[in-house]
Amino acid sequence: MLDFAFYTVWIRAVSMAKIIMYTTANCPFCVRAEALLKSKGVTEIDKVRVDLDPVRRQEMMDKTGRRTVPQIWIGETHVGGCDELHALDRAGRLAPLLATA
Ligand SMILES: N[C@@H](CCC(=O)N[C@@H](CS)C(=O)NCC(=O)O)C(=O)O
Repeated sequence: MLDFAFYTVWIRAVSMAKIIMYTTANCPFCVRAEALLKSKGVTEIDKVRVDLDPVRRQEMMDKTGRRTVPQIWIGETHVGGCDELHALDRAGRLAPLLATA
């Protein structure tokens, strides 16, 4: 039988939107963004290391028109960078976006 606490964590993890973060190795804004997401219960972030892969960096710039990291997608929504992620949270819109319908 599944332990209730484990089950609760599992349900929350599987019901969250997929998150993609374009990132680099030494990026304080990326660390800050990841910390916020984790504080909201996010357990999995698909990280794309643009410092290791110029093709993916170009892909990021083509998709966003931006060159800074992080660039964050929650599901199909391009949130933007770290500051925008925090602004979304302050507006009370991050948790609903993280939860899938
Ligand atoms: N306001 C942006 C700042 C992001 C930023 O400056 N990231 C740095 C790395 S920590 C960067 O990409 N610098 C490269 C550049 O400015 O071209 C955010 O909140 O994400």
